[in-house]
Amino acid sequence: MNLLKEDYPLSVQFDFEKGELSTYQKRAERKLSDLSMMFQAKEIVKQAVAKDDPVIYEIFYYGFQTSLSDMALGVTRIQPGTIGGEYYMTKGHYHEAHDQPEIYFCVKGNGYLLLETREGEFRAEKWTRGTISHIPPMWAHRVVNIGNQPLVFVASYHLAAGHEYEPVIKRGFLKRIFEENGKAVFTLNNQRE
Ligand code: PAN
Ligand code: ZN
Repeated sequence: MNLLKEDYPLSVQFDFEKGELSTYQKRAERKLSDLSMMFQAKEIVKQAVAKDDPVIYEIFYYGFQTSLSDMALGVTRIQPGTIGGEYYMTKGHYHEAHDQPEIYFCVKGNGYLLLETREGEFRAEKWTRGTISHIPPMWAHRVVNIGNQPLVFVASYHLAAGHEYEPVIKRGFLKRIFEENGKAVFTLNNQRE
């Protein structure tokens, strides 16, 4: 095999203190305004967006593309906090490609990984530092930070997976997580179509 420059091994460094990749190709921010449809308390969201539109999470990306393969790393750092009592979370998505799984590795913080199929199967995986979850193909996935510090996780997936957000924007997940007297409480999402 004739190796090209991109076919050689490559390592990147994760900074545990900061909870981010030291080397990344792209960084993205998701503010409350990017998630306005995701939270239950739409009126409170509107006010908070107008006031200071806080950053809910950031993503640091690194893509490994060789002449035969593609692999991506995404490090997500979700801030602690609630809006209308509902914990900060990622938007959540399905993969466009129906045969694409993913690995999530929680490296900092506490929370839940919510998973759901289009047929309505639902799972909530409890996360503490060190939990590694396999997300099978066809399961939508969202992470919720229920702690009082940032929740950081590393995602490993193929770029070919693609992201589909529309169904989650429309239907949300079966359950939401609210803070009640310092505890995480699950409630049924009553805004489903
Ligand atoms: C992750 C997510 C990342 C942000 O890299 O894209 O955590 O979450 P949302 O994409 O739901 O906003 C991943 O699952 N990639 O496939
Ligand atoms: Zn994904």
